[in-house]
Amino acid sequence: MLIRTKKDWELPESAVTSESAYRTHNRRDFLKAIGLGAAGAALASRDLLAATGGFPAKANPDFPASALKPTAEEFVTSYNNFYEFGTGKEQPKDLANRGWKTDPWTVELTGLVNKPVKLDVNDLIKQAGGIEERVYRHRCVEAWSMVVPWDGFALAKLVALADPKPEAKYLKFTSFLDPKSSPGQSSGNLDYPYVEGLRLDEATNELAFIATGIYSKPMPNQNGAPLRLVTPWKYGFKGIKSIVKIEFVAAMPTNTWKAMQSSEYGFYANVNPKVDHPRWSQASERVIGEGSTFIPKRQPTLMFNGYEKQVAALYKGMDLARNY
Ligand SMILES: Nc1nc2c(c(=O)[nH]1)N[C@H]1C(S)=C(S)[C@@H](COP(=O)(O)O)O[C@H]1N2
Ligand SMILES: [Mo]
Repeated sequence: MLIRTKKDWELPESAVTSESAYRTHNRRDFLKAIGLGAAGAALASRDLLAATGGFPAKANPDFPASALKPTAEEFVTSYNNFYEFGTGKEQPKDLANRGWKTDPWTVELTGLVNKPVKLDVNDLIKQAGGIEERVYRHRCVEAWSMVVPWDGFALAKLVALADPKPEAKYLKFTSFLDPKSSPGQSSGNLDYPYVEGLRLDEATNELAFIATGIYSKPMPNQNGAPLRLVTPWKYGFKGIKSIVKIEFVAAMPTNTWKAMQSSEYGFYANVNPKVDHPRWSQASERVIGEGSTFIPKRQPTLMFNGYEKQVAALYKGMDLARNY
């Protein structure tokens, strides 16, 4: 028998409905899609490791789907923020799937590291030891929220591969630049490429994750194929999509949204119900996929999005109203 201590962020099992339902369903669809029936299931996880980046992933019991109710998949893949493919929520699903190529994909680990490397994303996944599934809350600075089952690996593993030098204090992430495939880049709706950053100790926190898929399938283009950052205690804009470069640097990098409007978007972007956005309250959030159009479901915002036990120590002694 497997006995394990519950992590603090697990909610009562009473919050569960759909975990086994979506898992069974999607696994079946997935096997069908790749031409394997039930008999092929045993073969699948072994043989697919090389072919499809390790899917399907094994759930990490520390981040169980049973603790949170995942948002219905159709919402997660059709209500997106991805300005490279439009400023509307429904645009990315369409515009990111009109010939933008996310395979093959090269990622570069560079800067103040002992082991700089430029490699294919599938090799990176292998070197990171394969993928696992984690179910996290996902909270946008615009005050909407979801729960997403991500597949991928701990960012700490990638940091270990790069082997940072002592002078490295921050990670600077850069997204792709391809104005021919990206209507947002060709129209210049933001300064591109999209850039984000983390402090090194944030990057090695156990929650920080590089996602290569959702719902046990490779990452859809609109969600940031083939790999994106997930930092569930921070507002969604920190979760940079479609990463091509991770640079280890000495000074705090300037992230895209902070450069755009620093009075509204900071470097830290920690979810905080007590620090409002200058134009709206952060005390509560709209739950995507719940409630109705006329009466949307709202719930209170949680400090650090419910991950206070895991990350509060990172910000000890900091004024979070000033370091928003
Ligand atoms: N490259 C890039 N990454 C990005 C964005 C973007 O516009 N471009 N939007 C961010 C914002 S504001 C949010 S809320 C999340 C949305 O992720 P989702 O569409 O998978 O929910 O991605 C973030 N990552
Ligand atoms: Mo966002």
